Amino acid sequence: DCDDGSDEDQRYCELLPRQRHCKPSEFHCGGPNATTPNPVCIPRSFQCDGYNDCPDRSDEIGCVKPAVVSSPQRQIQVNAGQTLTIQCQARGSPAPYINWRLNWGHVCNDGSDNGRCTMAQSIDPHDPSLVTGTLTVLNVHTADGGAYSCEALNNQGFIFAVPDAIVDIIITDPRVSPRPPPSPCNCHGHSTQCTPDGRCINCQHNTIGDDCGTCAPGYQGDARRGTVYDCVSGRPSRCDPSGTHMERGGRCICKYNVEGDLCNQCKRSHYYLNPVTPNGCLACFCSGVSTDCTSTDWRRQAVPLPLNNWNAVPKTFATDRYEAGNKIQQRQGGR
Ligand SMILES: [Ca+2]
Repeated sequence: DCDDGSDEDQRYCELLPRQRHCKPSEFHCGGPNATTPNPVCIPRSFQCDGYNDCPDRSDEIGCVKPAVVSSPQRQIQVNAGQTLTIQCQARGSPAPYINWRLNWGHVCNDGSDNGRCTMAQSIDPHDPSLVTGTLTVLNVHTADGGAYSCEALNNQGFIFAVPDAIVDIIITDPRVSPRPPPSPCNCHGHSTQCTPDGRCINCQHNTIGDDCGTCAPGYQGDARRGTVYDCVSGRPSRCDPSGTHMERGGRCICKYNVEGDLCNQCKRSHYYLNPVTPNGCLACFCSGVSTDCTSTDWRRQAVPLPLNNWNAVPKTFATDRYEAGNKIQQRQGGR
């Protein structure tokens, strides 16, 4: 193309990058062991999505929903203040994402843990379908105890490991989690204030009475159980049924990937609120380049281009034709 022919000079052509391996965020058409001098790589999210993207269609072959290879340890005891680590292994194609829940609620990313929690994924270097998920919780306290569920999911389906890991937090130092002093008032946990003769005042949690032992008008339940959810509203629920796990004391308890007072919004990095998905919303699959996405009704479709008397040729510095994308060059006259 250059007048002096320099674009074909071997001294410069040797400097052009050659790609021999796909990136971790990409799927290698034909499989990782395929031996071609220039592998075809596609974004990992295109694997098993129902469209043929590889020239040999290998991206739509061998798609398998996740299966649990090894469940988390059944019983775990951790001293308060120490680090909790739980592992779970699953296999699938595409490689599954491993997610954790505590008592069917949030473990991490709820904004309250100050970065104490991390969920790590590692793909086996010799088996790209085998993933180990590791949950780490630093400086555990009593609220971290409970049933931890391991969930493996990919675009073919999801599965929960059985059984859950039951985590006991052991209090060895009373300074770590001091017990609250006993209240001198008998108010069934709905007030800590009472008159000198023992009558409760300022009853909370929709309760009334000298011992806060009765539900207030308009509320139902047994106020003597001593929980904040003893008396619930008789009104119809305002919670979004698609995103609500349960309702307690008028509060909407959201499914794992849902947030909002009415459980009507997907959490960040999730999309498609619907009643069928157990977690309420699906996690974004963005090939590692982003964690954010929103629901869309866009569909891929083939668009014919009227390239009469033109050829489309990838720029030579793009390492493959997918990276070249819309940066293709046009040369007139079919050259
Ligand atoms: Ca595909």
